[in-house]
Amino acid sequence: MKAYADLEALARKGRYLVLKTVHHSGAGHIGGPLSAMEMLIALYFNVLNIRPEDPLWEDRDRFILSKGHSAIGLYVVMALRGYFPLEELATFDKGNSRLQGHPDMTRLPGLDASTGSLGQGLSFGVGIALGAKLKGKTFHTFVMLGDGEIQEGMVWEAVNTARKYRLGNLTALLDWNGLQQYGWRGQGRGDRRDPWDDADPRQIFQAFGWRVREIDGHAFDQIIAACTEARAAAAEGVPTVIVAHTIKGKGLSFTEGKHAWHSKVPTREELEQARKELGIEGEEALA
Ligand SMILES: Cc1ncc(C[n+]2csc(CCOP(=O)(O)OP(=O)(O)O)c2C)c(N)n1
Repeated sequence: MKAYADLEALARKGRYLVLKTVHHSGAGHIGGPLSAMEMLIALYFNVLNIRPEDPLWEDRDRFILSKGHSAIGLYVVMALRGYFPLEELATFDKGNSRLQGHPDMTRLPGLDASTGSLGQGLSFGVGIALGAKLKGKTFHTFVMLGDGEIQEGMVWEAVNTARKYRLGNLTALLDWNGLQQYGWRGQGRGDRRDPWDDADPRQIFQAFGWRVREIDGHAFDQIIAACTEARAAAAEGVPTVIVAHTIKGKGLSFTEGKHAWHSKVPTREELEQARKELGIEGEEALA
């Protein structure tokens, strides 16, 4: 368990490592990983019951990054947590790397699902949580979704199934930054509006019988409290969704709230600016 000041320092370092890795690999996503950074740090350092030295430990909590395009954020946090050396981040998105552009569980032990095609992670999580229940296992399954992602119909089939099987051991974290690949939620592309543009996901989750909890997705205390409560209520058989209000590209003046940074590669100058804004010095700084 880390103190809040340590978690904040880890989040700053994590953000810098995301930019540095994407700069060096020449590809990757920035906005989504920065949006989810506090949630990933909180999960891996203060919430999940895991053993980085034994990544396939059967009774570990499971975490599924359903919005798999944020993979670099997950790898950075896993490296900081000790799953593999930080130097391995330099292989990100290369042909033979364990760190593919989207998570590949067949390559990196510790990844609980291969993701990237949006919409599938919650169904995967339902399968794991149902399996745990049938086997009498007490570990908890957490799934992170994006607000754009939940426009995929398969997500709602999973929401329905989770309630049907009373999977209180399943918690979804919804990274609600409102910014998708091409712009704001509800803005759409062109002149066609979609019913999703006006829908309130909180009401839909509620209608399916889920417990809905709203938090500031950048506040460590709120993230940890919401996850802890969800786990403690598992026996009630009600799945929980934590709707986390976040800012896409959070943490840097030039990326916050800018959809252009969904998947943009930072220049050397931008990386240097990030280093200054985040207060990074020493060996993590640009070589
Ligand atoms: C099925 C599918 N359709 C489209 C994409 C391309 N895509 C990758 S990320 C993204 C936007 C996701 O937005 P959101 O879920 O809000 O994630 P975040 O804003 O947190 O990055 C899209 C459309 C995909 N990966 N999978």
